[in-house]
Amino acid sequence: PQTIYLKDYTPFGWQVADVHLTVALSPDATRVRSRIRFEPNPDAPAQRFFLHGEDLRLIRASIDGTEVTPVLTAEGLECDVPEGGFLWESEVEIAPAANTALEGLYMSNGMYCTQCEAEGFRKITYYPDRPDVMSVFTVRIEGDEPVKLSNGNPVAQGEGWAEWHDPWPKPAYLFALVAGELLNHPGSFTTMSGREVELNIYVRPGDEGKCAFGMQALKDSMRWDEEVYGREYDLDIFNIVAVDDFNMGAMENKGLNVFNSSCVLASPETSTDANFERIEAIIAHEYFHNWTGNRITCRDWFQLCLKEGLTVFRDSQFTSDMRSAEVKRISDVIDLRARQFPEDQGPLSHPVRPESFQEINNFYTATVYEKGAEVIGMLRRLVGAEAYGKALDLYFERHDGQACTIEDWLKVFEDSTGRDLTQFKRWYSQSGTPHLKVSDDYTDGTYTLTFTQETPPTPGQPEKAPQVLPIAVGLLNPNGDEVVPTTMLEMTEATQSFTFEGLNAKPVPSILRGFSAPVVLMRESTAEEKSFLLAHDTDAFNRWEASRDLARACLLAMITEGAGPDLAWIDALEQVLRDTTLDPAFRALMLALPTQAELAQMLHARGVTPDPDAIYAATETLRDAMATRWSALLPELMAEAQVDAPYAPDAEQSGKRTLGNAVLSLQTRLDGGKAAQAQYDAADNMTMQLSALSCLITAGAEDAALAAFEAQWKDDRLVMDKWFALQVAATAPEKAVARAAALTERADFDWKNPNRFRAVMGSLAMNHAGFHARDGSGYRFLADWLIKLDEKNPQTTARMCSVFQTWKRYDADRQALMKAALERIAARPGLSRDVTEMVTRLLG
Ligand code: HT7
Ligand code: ZN
Repeated sequence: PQTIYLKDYTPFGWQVADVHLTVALSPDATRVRSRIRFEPNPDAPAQRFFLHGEDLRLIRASIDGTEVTPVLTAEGLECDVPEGGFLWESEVEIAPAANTALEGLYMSNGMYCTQCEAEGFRKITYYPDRPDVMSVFTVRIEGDEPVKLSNGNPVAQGEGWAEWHDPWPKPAYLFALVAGELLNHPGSFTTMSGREVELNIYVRPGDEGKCAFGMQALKDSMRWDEEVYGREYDLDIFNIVAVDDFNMGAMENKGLNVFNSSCVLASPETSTDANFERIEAIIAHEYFHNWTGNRITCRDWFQLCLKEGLTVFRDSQFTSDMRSAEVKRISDVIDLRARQFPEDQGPLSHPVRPESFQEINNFYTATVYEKGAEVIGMLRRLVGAEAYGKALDLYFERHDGQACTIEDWLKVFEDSTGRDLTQFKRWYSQSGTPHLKVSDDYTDGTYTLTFTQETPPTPGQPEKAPQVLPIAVGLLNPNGDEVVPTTMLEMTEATQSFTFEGLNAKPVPSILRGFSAPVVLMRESTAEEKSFLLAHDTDAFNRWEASRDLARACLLAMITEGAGPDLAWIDALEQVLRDTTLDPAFRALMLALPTQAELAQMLHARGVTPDPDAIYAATETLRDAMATRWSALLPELMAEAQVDAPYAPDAEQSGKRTLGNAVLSLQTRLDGGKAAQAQYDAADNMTMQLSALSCLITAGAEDAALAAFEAQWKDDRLVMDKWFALQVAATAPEKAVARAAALTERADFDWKNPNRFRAVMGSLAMNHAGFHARDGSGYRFLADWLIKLDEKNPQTTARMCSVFQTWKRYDADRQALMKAALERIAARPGLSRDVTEMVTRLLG
């Protein structure tokens, strides 16, 4: 496959004045007629006229009314064109029913829908399918489907047709079309300037009762973007459509967001609290793209973080405002360490702004999204909230309607703050996670912190330069009082010291408060100091981190030295858990242990080869010890976590349920599942039902509950996804592969549906010791399925290949087995470009 480089960027030779599309729908032979006015682009070098096009059957093409015969290639067409502007017309035929890749125009349960980001529009018609070509679209849809939707505002409709016009110039990746038998859940929103916007969530009949929460989340997002960023919605209508077959979470098409149904449909009976929170965040994320992504888009796909990093940052600000900021921050860091750190520290490591790719779909990664958001968080920390707000105002003012780069973004900050961001820009170009070492000294009232930063080499980048690190620090007196409140240190050198004067005793430092930079903090500190911070730190993140550090240290000692559980830590944690002034959600986070994958990562970082079975055994032993030690505490916490009001998915109730369910899983170790069975029988919402089922599976007492659950929910696809997933994720490691295999034998294992495929395969990869079964059965099983899925859906297959990204961490036998699995995939004839790139990088 061809490699595309950022350095080779060249503007397209023409501008597109406007686009008229007529789409005559038919499952096997949809006709797409296009009328496109091209004008020469004065800023582009001379070039041959080329339009992208894939899997299209060209019926006819003409220029200014005269038929032409373009040269067709696998990637598109080339053609001689007149010197000035001209009208291009074409007609192509496509087969949406045969499109299992879910890119371009495809069908899901009889409904037509599109997915064009990143490069799907070229599967609909011939077009310059690149984000820097922006144009105004008018779309006529012809078909018998009762609902026919596209971007922008509806302009006219008649028997068997509907016409839409989007006045805002947009790149083709934001094009969308949906048609089918759909029902709408309506709403409306009055914008800050008093305009009335019609809102709709369109769903398949039967799902109309699951839209109210999404509608409220949409309204909350619209209001929040007005209040916090001054951004108003800009069309008369905003439509959301729920689709069952979808490669990712959702898509921000202009005025017509398309959602994976799992990311928008919600009801207390069928969705967990975590589902509700995620749905709220994704609706916000897609809505926020209207300004950060749509009105200001990316010049090329290397700039993906321009819209994604910023929009993730914005959606996390939204969730912090809607719920608990501390809990959100801790959850985000857990997620970053679980998904982005392994990526940044393994063979798939790449900069937030990559410099080359073969298949852009492979770069919708945790690095681009989540590390991209961290970079923006650091920028905000460095310049301050007010200056950040002013810079964003300038960004919207200066770049509205443009396709931009990271250089444009940083220049806005430079111009509005007067700062030089040359060094800061390394966060976009340098891959890898910096390691931050700390030493300290206290002499005559002066306390000195000395930091050293070092980033290990990553693929293609053997040498690393120092980065700008905002390090938030607070100092506590030995009596627990805070003597220096949070102070932002700005580190720019490889080694740098910071002093604090006038202290009357050696303080205890609280470093990297709020996880102020995405680094690995390597500070050797004593258990006493961590326990002190656990008891006294005013920073919620570092209080949680202190406990987490103690848990990590305890588990590492158990794994590597055969030590027993650290009862001192368990007792210290009990004090926190008993503190009823603390948010139950925060206490639930304190209760959670590091994942087995995180422990494997830590062992590897210390030069110890992780043994998944030993990690699993240690985690189990520690959980048993926690349960036994807290046998009196657990019922008290359970009572405290009781919710006596009707179900609401808000932060307060969900925090209590999270705590209660964490406690239930410990209680199950004492009573063999008695309390869990009682909770299962009484549950009137999915959060309580599913967590009880999870406990029953861990206890090995699940058969009746699994059957009851299936009987109750067999007709609800999204709930059954949970049933599939939970069995594989929660089952004991020695049974995980067999269980996953048995599930794939079922008639309702619809493996072409990405949600169902991920429910089984993704959960197997999450079952750390199960996936890493010593005999290699987990690797073989997954490789077989990846090979099978690639023929139908390369995008979802390629994303799932990343479960092998840590393969070099494990022992020689496991490494050989994983390598063999990857090589078997790589050797498959006809392997997609997506998967070829992934396995090549993984093996590289
Ligand atoms: N901008 C979107 C990214 C995306 C996508 C979404 C659904 C299906 C395939 C996709 N490829 C890329 C989603 C987002 O970040 O908001
Ligand atoms: Zn996004």
